[in-house]
Amino acid sequence: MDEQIVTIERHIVEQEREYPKATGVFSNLLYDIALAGKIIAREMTRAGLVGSLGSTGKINVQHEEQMKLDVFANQTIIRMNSFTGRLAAMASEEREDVIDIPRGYGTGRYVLVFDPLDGSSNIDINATVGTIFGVYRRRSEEGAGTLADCLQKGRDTAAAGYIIYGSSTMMVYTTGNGVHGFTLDPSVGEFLLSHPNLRIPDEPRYSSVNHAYEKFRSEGIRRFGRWLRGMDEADPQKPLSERYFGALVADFHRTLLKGGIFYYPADSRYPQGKLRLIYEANPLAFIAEKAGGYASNGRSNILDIAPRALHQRTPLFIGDRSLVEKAEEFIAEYD
Ligand code: P6P
Repeated sequence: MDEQIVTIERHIVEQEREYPKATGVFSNLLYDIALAGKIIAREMTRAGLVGSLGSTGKINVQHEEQMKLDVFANQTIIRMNSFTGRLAAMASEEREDVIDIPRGYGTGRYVLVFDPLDGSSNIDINATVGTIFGVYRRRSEEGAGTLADCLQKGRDTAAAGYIIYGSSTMMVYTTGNGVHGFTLDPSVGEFLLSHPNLRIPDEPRYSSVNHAYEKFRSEGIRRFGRWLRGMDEADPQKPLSERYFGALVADFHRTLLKGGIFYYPADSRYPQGKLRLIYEANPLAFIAEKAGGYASNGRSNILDIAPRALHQRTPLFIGDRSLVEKAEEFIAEYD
């Protein structure tokens, strides 16, 4: 094979060679996720032609409007992973409870947690959305996976990644040994290695936050926001340019590639933060750390939070370590 063409399958197998005890189950699980991403990408591309844009008219477990593609993405990931015998259970943003493996099918050693389509309010305007996933080794011994299997600390992640459906479709993942990006070549239906060993650039480039809610935020967070924009006379900074996609995956992907910080802090509307710990913050925090960055809830490392509930929310500051730590300093001093 041409040395320049590295498919995600080949990359996963080569990564696995570094773990002699690896059995291939883990690799196959990552293929399954990649295949689900290809199917979702295809549906996304033709959505406007086949009537799968728009809302289902229902409200999901998050009390948010459920888009048709939310349902499609959720069903696709569940179907691609229910019958393989690789998983003991799944957990999805779109489902209230742990998703069991159907009766009669074997259960495996891993659990998969995922947000099937993050930022889906962007779909109808043809803006970027994405799938976020995390993989853990089951803690329970055998049989059906448990809630406890899904409520593991981000620190114990086995693999984390996302698929971003933008001008191209990319899959970014880490098993803890570097962060690697693959771009889908639709002509052959393969994810090909395009961004090996991604690292968050040392020079921060963008900050990303929704300023509309500033008045609901604490003193420390407001001060951090002003500092970031070079408006703190006591400690003037070169202001960072601002970008905000309204889709966590897209804002994180830019932060990973270009440097800077994304944050969605707690405020009086969302005292625990808006974003979800298990299947949004933890996978991206694991990726950020493996790419030389850091993720915090404003006071401590996201990866060290002991989850209590499947859909629990968390404040999130993620990206350049020095900027995230600066946010922690402002919060510690003023809140
Ligand atoms: P707001 C999308 O609905 C989402 O969950 C994240 O993907 C995104 O970062 C955030 O909410 C945007 O929220 O309040 O700025 O519209």
